[in-house]
Amino acid sequence: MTQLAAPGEGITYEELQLATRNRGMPLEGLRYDVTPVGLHYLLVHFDIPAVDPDTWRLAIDGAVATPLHLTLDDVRSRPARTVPVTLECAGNGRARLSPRPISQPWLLEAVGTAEWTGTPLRGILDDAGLGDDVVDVVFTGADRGVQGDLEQAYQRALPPSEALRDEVMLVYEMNGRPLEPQHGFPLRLIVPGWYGMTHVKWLTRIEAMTTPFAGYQHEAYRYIQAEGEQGEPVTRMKVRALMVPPGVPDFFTRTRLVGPGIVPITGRAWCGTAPVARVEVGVDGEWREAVLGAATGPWAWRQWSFDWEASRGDHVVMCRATDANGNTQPVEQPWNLNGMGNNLVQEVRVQVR
Ligand SMILES: Nc1nc2c(c(=O)[nH]1)N[C@H]1C(S)=C(S)[C@@H](COP(=O)(O)O)O[C@H]1N2
Ligand SMILES: [Mo]
Repeated sequence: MTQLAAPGEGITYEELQLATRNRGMPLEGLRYDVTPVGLHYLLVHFDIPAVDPDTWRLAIDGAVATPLHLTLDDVRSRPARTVPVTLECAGNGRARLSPRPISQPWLLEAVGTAEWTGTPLRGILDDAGLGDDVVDVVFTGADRGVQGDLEQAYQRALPPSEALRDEVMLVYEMNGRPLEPQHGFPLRLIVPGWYGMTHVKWLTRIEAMTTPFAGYQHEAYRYIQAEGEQGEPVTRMKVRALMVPPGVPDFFTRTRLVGPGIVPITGRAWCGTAPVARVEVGVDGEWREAVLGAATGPWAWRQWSFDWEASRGDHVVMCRATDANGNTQPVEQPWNLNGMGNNLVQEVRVQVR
């Protein structure tokens, strides 16, 4: 049900409407280890639901030995941990595809790293007692709307093998403060390493199912070339590096202006399947090794830097990361119908003068 823009068709009013609701992280935000909440990217499919924390309950039911109904205090009194996690929307980069899938028109900025505080999901699932025949654990948010002609609550599922991983959490704080309404208050799921759609906000229910879940938001995230194809599900974040655009911008074109000489370039790189092993910077097509810095955490981005000896003239600066399995980023734009998992290298135009 994905619509494609006609060749050469500009951003539509509907795309602009989504873009003004769902903001990206301005790339200068890459300078912070932990993204300030107000700079973290945001994606809300429907409306931000109003949740009263006093009457809110989390139901854990379905194929479990003991169904649970937890209050927010119940969740908060469980063992807590705080972990920095990088989130990236699976649709990041979609607006550059040709033809363009009509949806939230991200360029590069749908990423952020926050310190999430909460409790391991596994403890709660163990208390409920997942049945041996459970194949999917379904997470439901309090938000509702229509997508693909279907009225729905926002729902995503994980197989028990993923839901029971040690790092998966139910979180109630972001950067040391209660979740803000737009980021899932009062409770959201965090699945480190996975693309954004998995981290269900405004959680109300966790249901253990003995048949595979086929909800809309679950099926929509697949790598397909045409409607009706089965394809592979979108799961973990592919390797990617982004840089803070150097120098100062031209207001309208965002072309960068710098003086000649050494221009320090810094950025972050992340990957949901393996550690980041390498970052390179390409200037006018010539690639050089960047220096890797520390990762903000085992599930968060890693800093990198590069000193560019800039000579007068117009240049194109790019960056590309490679993970420990040898996967790297494409320099030519790949295409898929929903514009998912796009990790094309970033390209910044710079005028040295
Ligand atoms: N309930 C609910 N959870 C949701 C969404 C949503 O629309 N509703 N959007 C998902 C998507 S597509 C992304 S990319 C992330 C964005 O999280 P953030 O807005 O906190 O950055 O939330 C995910 N969780
Ligand atoms: Mo997303």
